[in-house]
Amino acid sequence: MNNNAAILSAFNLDANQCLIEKTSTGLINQTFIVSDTISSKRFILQKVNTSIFKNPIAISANIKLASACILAVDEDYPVIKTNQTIKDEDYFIDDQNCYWRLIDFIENTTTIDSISTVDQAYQTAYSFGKFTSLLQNANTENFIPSIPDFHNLDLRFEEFKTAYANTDEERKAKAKDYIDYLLSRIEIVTIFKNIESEKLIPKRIIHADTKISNILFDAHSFHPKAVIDWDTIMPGYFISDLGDMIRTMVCETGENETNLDNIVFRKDYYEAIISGYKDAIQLTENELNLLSYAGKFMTYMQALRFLTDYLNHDVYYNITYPEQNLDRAKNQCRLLQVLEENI
Ligand code: GN1
Ligand code: MG
Repeated sequence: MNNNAAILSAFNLDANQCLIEKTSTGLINQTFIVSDTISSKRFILQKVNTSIFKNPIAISANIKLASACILAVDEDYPVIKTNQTIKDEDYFIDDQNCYWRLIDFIENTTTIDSISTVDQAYQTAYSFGKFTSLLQNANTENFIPSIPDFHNLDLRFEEFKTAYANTDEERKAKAKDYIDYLLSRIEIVTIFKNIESEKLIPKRIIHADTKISNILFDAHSFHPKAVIDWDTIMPGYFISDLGDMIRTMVCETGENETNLDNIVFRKDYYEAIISGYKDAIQLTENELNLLSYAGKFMTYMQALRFLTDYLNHDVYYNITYPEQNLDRAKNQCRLLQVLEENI
């Protein structure tokens, strides 16, 4: 991190008395832990990736709005506490036009990268369900989507078609089986379009990044303590949040697994996710009818997004080897098949 003294002093911290440590988590933003050695206070310092979050001001506005709405219902809820700069701004903008923000570190907590018990699945689903449920009286129109059309499957499908039309023959040939498979499951897009056009289910405030590492667990009791990473909170459908938990938790291995035989459905985890979510939030009848669609919807969309990025020559997701996005797409196509066989 360059110019760190300027960044820290913008938040009224003295670089000479702070330790800065980069964390490895997060593919999108760059994150550091700042420890003030005099006050012993710790913070999360983040450089927001403005090529993805084009409107960082929307993020901070949404976080403030959500915090106020949640605290009005539950004054003890651990909301995200962001620090203003000495100019009373949400971000420090450095001389390279990078946006930096400083968030209070929540002490005595730990994160889990991959889920290993059914109870964790239940607790995670309950926590994200509760988050949306606490926001149910919020006026969704006051929230600005930090990534417009983030989970708009119809648009993701159009982006995929554009990528296909513009890619080279080699990538097209390598991706062919997976393109064909996704085209054969186009019904998943049709169902989404119908949800939209018929307004079948309510727009709620969703979290939109419901992976287990976005829950802070108490370091001693291992009970969930806080939901973090509120960057993508936005109006959306419950199928996004529930679906992404199913996508990331029903199978023991994640989206980078290349041995497709390891993609196995864990029924007990699936059931725990559904019960945890349902116990936390009152769903409408139409929403209940879409419980089994949620996981397929998100897995289909993620397969499409990885394949699109592969066809686009890897401009969005970080990769560590040349065909990783194709491998991720294969993984998600297999997961989709497994979900369709089991749900
Ligand atoms: C990105 O980097 P991470 O894990 O927070 C992506 C999600 C995808 C996920 C797939 C802003 O999230 O939508 O589901 O990768 N976030 C953004 O691993 O695009
Ligand atoms: Mg995130």
